[in-house]
Amino acid sequence: MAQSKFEYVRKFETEEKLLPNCWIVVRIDGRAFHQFSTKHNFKKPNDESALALMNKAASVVMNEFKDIVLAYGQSDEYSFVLRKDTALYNRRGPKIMTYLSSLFTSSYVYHWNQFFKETKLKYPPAFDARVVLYPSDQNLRDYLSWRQADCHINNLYNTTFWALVLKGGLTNNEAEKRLCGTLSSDKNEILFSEFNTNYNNEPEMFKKGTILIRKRIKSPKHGKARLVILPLHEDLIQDKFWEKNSEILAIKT
Ligand code: DGT
Ligand code: MG
Ligand code: MG
Ligand code: MG
Ligand code: MG
Repeated sequence: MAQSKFEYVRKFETEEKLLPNCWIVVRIDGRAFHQFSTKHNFKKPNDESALALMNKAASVVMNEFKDIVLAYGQSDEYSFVLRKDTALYNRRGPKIMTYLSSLFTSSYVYHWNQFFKETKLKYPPAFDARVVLYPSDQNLRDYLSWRQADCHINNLYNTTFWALVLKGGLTNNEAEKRLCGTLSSDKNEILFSEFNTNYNNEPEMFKKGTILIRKRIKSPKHGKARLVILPLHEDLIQDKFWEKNSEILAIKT
């Protein structure tokens, strides 16, 4: 077939293929969710419906893209881990990244009403995305540990901050000053002695975030084994998690 004289512009397009044999991580993060959470009256420091909606949107993505072996979410972010030998879209980075973030975003909007019965969605949210390659299993584990440690640090800070403001009557500024330079142990102590709160007893989803993995589960009805997406709120920093779920890092052939 004859080509138009415009065809040559195709040559300007570059293929951005991701290095083979590396774990592919796509992390999406809500745009200006500081504002979005305020406008939609998210509970402070943690809104269970908002987190459940994030988990729902991530499950939709995982259901659609079977090469995702694990997803980890906290706050307004989600990380998706694709098997290191995936051939999805010929490992074209931008293709993978944009599909994951746009499907996540449309699912977030699509399922909004299911999680927020009273609060109408006031404007369309957006999520950015980045793709990062990790060559070794240890690098991947350290990446996920980094995100979970971040979840813990932020949650301890936010839990103490909002206790000081909402229960202690401090202004935001006063609470910020009070917490400036404090260690984890100091925050635990403030919660315990001033607000009768043992941080250890806070909900696991708030402290650990959410890990989504695929597990074969026997259906009680039919006795048949089925692959389901299982949400976990566990410590993934310790070896124990990876020993218990050794199939995640194993290459399937
Ligand atoms: P960005 O990502 O640079 O566009 O800006 P932000 O504002 O999204 O900042 P980021 O992603 O560092 O922080 C997430 C914000 O979302 C943070 O201000 C707290 C808010 N947020 C996330 N989850 C909750 C929640 O469950 N409850 C409340 N009240 N706020 C939340
Ligand atoms: Mg954000
Ligand atoms: Mg940010
Ligand atoms: Mg964030
Ligand atoms: Mg097309």
